Amino acid sequence: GQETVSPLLGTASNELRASENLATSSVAQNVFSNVPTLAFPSISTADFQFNHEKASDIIVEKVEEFMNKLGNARLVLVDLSKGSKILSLVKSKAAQKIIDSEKFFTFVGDITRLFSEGGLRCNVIANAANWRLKPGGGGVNASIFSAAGPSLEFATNELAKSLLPGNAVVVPLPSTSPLYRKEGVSHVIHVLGPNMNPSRPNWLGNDYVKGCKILSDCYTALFEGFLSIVT
Ligand code: AR6
Repeated sequence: GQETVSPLLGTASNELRASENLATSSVAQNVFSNVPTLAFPSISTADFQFNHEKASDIIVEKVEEFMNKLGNARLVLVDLSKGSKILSLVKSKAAQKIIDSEKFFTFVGDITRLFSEGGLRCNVIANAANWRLKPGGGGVNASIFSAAGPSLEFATNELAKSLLPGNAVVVPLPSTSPLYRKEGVSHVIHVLGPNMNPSRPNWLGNDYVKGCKILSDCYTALFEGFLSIVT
C-alpha cells in the first residue's frame, strides 16, 4: 500500500530538510510544532497577472490585521521557487512591520507537498481557484486538485458551484484524499482573486482600485475562513 503519515508524527529526514529550507530563518526551531497552520499561495500574481508590489502591500497589511486574532495559529505564504519575487517582496515588507515571525513567515515549496518534502505541517491550504471551481487550468489550482484526487471536486461542488472574485469557500477534505493522508491537510480554502489577465474571465482592465479592493477582500475571506476552522 501507499505510505501514509500521521499529521502528528514527523521523521528525522523531514525535519532535516525543513531546517535546510529555513536554515537562515529564525523560525526554524518551530517548524515542527503541531500548531494550526494555513499555507497560502500569493493570490492572482501569476496567471491573473496582478501587480506584485501592490499584491505584496496587501498581503502584509492583511497579515498584520489578523496577527492578533490568530491565537497559536500560523500563516505561511508559499511559492515554488527560491527566486520568487512575491516572496522576497513580502518578506522584506513584513520585516518592517510589527509582525511576529513565528506566526507569519514565507516558505519555498510545493503547496501540495509541504509536509512530505518540506517537513512543514499545514492542516489548511489555500487555492488560487477559478470561478467555476474546476480542476485543471494550470497554476496552483491544477496542482491542488490533482494532488487531492477527485474527492476534492466532489466535496467542493457540494458546497459551491462557482465563486465571485473576492470570495472564498472552505472545503473539508475527505480523509480518503491523498492530500489528507500524506500531507495532513484537512481543509482546502478556495479563493477567487481579481483577474488582470485580458484572456481570463472577469478581466478588470487596468482597474487597480477595484483590483486592490477585491484582493484585500480575498485575504479577509481566506483568513476568516481559516479562523473559523481552527478557533
Ligand atoms: N505550490 C506553491 N505555489 C504555487 C504552486 C504550487 N504547486 N503553483 C503555483 N504557485 P496561479 P492566479 C504559485 O497562477 O494568478 C489557475 O489556472 C505561483 O507561483 O496559480 O491567482 C486558476 O484556475 C503564484 O505565486 O494563480 C485560475 O484560473 C501563485 O501560486 C488562475 O490560474 C498563484 O499563481 C488563477 O491565477
